[in-house]
Amino acid sequence: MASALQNLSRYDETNIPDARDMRFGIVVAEWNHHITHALYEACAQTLDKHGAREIVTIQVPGSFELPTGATLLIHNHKLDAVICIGCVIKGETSHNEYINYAVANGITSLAIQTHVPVVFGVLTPDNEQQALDRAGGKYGNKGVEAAVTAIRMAAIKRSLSAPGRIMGF
Ligand code: RBF
Repeated sequence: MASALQNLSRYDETNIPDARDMRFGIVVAEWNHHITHALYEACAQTLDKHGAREIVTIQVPGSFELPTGATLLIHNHKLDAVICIGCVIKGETSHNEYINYAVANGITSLAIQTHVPVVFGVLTPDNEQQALDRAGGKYGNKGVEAAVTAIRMAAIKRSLSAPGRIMGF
């Protein structure tokens, strides 16, 4: 398993674009709030650390409402990227599959339609321990990775809209 090999939350801070002029939205699901709160804290701290100009946060009842929350944020604020944070724990029924697919599809469609990067910061664990391991536990904190992804996507969007600039490798 890739996540068993490395803590992906340890990233090269010097290799992240400057976020000083960027505005971010964060949508946090209240379900499994002890997990989503830990993800949110790490996400917001990472955005702050890289100088984010503004962070607008809203809470929604559950992960299923994340795409709607992100839509409302995008239509009411000028944002460079939005991060959706949730935790859908597998139960005895298949509710988790319906929620996860709906959220993934909703977020993808929203980003494509609005041209605003929307980041999938949703844990989809089999049990609570797997979630804790990824919310500040042995596999780091996926909130950090969601923030880094948002900054990088916002920077990519800006680099493409800046006249005369071509991204090189
Ligand atoms: N929302 C979550 O964010 N995480 C969950 O683990 C979760 N489990 C749910 C289990 C069931 C059986 C149901 C009906 C809902 C669950 N929800 C969960 C809430 C869901 O995302 C949404 O808020 C509600 O279905 C209302 O649209």
